[in-house]
Amino acid sequence: MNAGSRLALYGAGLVVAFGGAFAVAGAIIPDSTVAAWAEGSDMNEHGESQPGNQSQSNVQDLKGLSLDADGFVLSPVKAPSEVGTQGALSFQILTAAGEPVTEYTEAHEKDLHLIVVRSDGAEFRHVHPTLDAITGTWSVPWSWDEAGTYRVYADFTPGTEGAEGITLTRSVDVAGDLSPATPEVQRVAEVDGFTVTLDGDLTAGESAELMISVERDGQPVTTLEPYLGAFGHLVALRQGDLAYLHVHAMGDEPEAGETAGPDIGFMAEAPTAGRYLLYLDFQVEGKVHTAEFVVDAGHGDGSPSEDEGGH
Ligand SMILES: [Cu+2]
Repeated sequence: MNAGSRLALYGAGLVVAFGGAFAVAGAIIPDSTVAAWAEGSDMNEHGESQPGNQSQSNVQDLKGLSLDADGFVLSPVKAPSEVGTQGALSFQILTAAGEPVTEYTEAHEKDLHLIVVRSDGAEFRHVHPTLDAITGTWSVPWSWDEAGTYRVYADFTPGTEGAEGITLTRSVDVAGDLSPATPEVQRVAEVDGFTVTLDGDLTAGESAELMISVERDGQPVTTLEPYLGAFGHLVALRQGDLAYLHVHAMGDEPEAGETAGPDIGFMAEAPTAGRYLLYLDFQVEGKVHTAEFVVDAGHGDGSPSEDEGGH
């Protein structure tokens, strides 16, 4: 594996992990989540399920596998049905009684974060739709560049007390010629003239340090700007079922005007061995860029990854 992957990290800050931190969420997620997970998996290409990787115990701790959680439900998602059609993507968050939710609590500078990604991990987008406070409808202008089955994740905290950091998901089918990708391990991403390198290894069931560094023209970029309350915004998805993790950079929340770089540190805990798709949003000169990585999480006992689920 990667020598020098145990990196010293500066600061100690917000850490979100698949397993550990979500144990808290697990306590408030009803048993229906497990049933809903089965529902959710029907919507996916579940032919590549990962035997032995998905025990019932960790299913309850994982986010982004269910259309309902903690008494909230994601409505069906409206969006253009085919590639190239200009339109809107819209949905509501509903209470168990079917009432649209119109009050939210801001988290990471937004009331709701929307992640959309094709089932093979391609075509990732992270956007912030607008809420119609009367109808509770969230919408954002939308068109699809590629056909396929997409997962839509709404990540939000309702205005009511007691519920926090909920992630609900649905699938949307987009007609057209499909050319699915097979993600291969990738630790260096080239995006918009930046070279972004991921160091560190994920380990099943253990908190792992990830360090991402940003260069441009061979020079370290030290002008990373705060974006959504951090110097980097990392989403991780487990290949196959696309279990979801929204990770934020380590360290204190940046002050206005503060810049950082070239390194951004994260802590992440993979629930199982296997392949993970990572998406880093970072901002330089007022523009947000997304670097994509694919890494294999090894087993917690120190043996190297055996590529479980990595097909
Ligand atoms: Cu967001």
